[in-house]
Amino acid sequence: MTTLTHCEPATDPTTVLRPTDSRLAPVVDSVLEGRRLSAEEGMLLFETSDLHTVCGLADIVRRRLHGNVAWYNINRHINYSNICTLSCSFCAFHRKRNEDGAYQYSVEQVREEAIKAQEAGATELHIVGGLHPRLPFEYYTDMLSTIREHAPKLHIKAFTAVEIVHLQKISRRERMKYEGTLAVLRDLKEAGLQSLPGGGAEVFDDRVHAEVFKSKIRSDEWLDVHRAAHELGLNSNATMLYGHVEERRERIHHMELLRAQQDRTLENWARVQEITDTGPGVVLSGPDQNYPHERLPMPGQDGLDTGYFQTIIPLPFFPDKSALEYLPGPTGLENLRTIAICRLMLDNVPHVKAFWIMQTLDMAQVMLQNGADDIDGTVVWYDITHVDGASTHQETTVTDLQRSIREAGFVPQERDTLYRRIRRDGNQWELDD
Ligand code: V47
Repeated sequence: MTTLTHCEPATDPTTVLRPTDSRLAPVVDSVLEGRRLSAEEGMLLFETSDLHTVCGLADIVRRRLHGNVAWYNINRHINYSNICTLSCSFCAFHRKRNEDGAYQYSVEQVREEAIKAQEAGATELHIVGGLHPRLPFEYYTDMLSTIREHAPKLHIKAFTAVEIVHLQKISRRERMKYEGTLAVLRDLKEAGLQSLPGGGAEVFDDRVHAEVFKSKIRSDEWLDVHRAAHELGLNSNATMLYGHVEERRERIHHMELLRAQQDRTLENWARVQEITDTGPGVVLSGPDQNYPHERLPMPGQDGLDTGYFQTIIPLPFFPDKSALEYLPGPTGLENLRTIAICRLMLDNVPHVKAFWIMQTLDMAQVMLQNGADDIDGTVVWYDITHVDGASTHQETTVTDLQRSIREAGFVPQERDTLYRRIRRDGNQWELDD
């Protein structure tokens, strides 16, 4: 096997851009100069047959933000229960209480998993589950404080926005709207919650919402939960579930809503960092000269007393065993194009993750060369989707993650949940600063 040691691109990537679609010329200029792309330009990136230029532009931006580094982490997913009051048609994970295959973990089982994860050297627990009709609010706070007590080194990234709204209901703060969301998040933070994962965003569009996830929260509620989390200093991620009944225009709209919220969150930080004003919005993906101080926000930095969206994670729809099984799901090239366009449109979100469990490790390698800078982690148990015939046990080794990143031409760098560098010796690790 050839080992790549030289990870810089062989040539200046801007010189290899030769758009075959002349309509892309103004988009190329905007990206090179660091100007924000409009929704119409985003649509053009979806419609053009010149995928090569779309991907080339995404690679330029990705290298401006992260150079030749590609991130991975050592984590464990815990799906504490698949019992859910909702029955979203895209979801093959949910079960009713008495249905075959329904399960829920006790707090003790979660504690055992957390201890095992910490002993194995993981840095993060990613915890999500269905909207359980019976579990009380204390189950969730106990779960967090138990993990905190028995596995204090693990970062707890837990509960999608939909679960937070459910917890708001069961803790009887439903009527308090935004204040109620803040109150629930405060309790969870006090019990040990450190960040929110990006799940449950699906596609921010009322038509799609009515068609495939009617009883779930709408986009404004999802965005409000993340706004509240950010206000309390918690970072979060955002997903986009695509390739089912939504149209490409609706994907662009999803990106625009995330981008607008992130602008408001980073406004003060960008002012303190004296980021050159290149038009409306806080653009992080321009040429180096636009950033006299910091290009990327990090928790606690000057001008930043809130959390923010760290990562966008486009999730390709898996039809198998869902009520939408008759749909074909997106193709490899559509997945590649979507990740590249996320990189280009979401110019104020630092990271783009190619979640290897859903994209496959082979495609995640390609995506690293076309806009993505992160492939998530070692994972171990993943119940929400299963790539063709894979069992629930879906683990990859650190060696395989690193090899995949190197083969793609990048330097593998382990991170914690907040994208701080990790220095590791076997199962022992510390922050490298
Ligand atoms: O919320 C459900 C999606 C999400 C299907 O924040 C499906 O670091 C495809 O959010 N086909 C869970 N997707 C996964 C998730 C995630 C994953 C990795 C990292 C992070 C992070 C977040 O999966 C759900 C839902 O949007 N989903 N069913 C399906 N059939």
